[in-house]
Amino acid sequence: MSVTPVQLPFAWASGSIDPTPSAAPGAGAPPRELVPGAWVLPAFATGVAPVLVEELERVFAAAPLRHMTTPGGHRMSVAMSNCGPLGWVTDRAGYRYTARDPESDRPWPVLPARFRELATAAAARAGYEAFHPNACLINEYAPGARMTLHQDRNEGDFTAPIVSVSLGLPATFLFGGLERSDRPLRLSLEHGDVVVWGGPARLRFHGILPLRDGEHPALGRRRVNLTFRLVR
Ligand SMILES: O=C(O)CCC(=O)C(=O)O
Ligand SMILES: [Mn+2]
Repeated sequence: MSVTPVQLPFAWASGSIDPTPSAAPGAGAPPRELVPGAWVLPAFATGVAPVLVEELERVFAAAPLRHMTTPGGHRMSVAMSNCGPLGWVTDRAGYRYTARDPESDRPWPVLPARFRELATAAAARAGYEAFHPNACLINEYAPGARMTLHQDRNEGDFTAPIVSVSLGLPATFLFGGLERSDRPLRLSLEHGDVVVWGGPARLRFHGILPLRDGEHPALGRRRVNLTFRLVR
């Protein structure tokens, strides 16, 4: 797959955010193909991160972070919320997407335009044109929180890629194969890094090792990850 630069048909800066060129996505080292169909875009979201953090505060005010329960009855170490038409949830009844926040019975907060634009631009940079997600899962990792190896497979169809944006403390991302037992690659993801996987890589197992403690200048003692998906 070749990587071609994308034209960005939108403005990144508005409101209280300084309209500097660095606020546009796409800065950083060139994209790196991890395995066929999976790309790391180093620092792709660094410039727009202050806007993302501002928007996140609004989302958390409407749909607070919470620790969900797995179908097996375990409390997840990662705290979660969602924005967009559909939100991923888990409880004793299973994993699924819902249009309403089960805690409030209100629709999930709208997907901020900046989130949508970032996801579409990152997917295009990795060769996936016209990605228009309708779900954004927000994961908050405190020190020690982790996500065990899993596949993203509750979306109904797997033709669209996954776009995953890292903010805050660095984390070790595990990127495995199509079998749980395949030995995963390990890579460090830093504030502003974006990973995109689709096509032959769409169902690869992946996860996050327990977060190491630290202090991030913008986000404090935590890592926040945005996972954009198209659910059908
Ligand atoms: O936090 C991450 O980088 C990965 C999150 C993830 O895989 C998920 O939410 O399904
Ligand atoms: Mn996942």
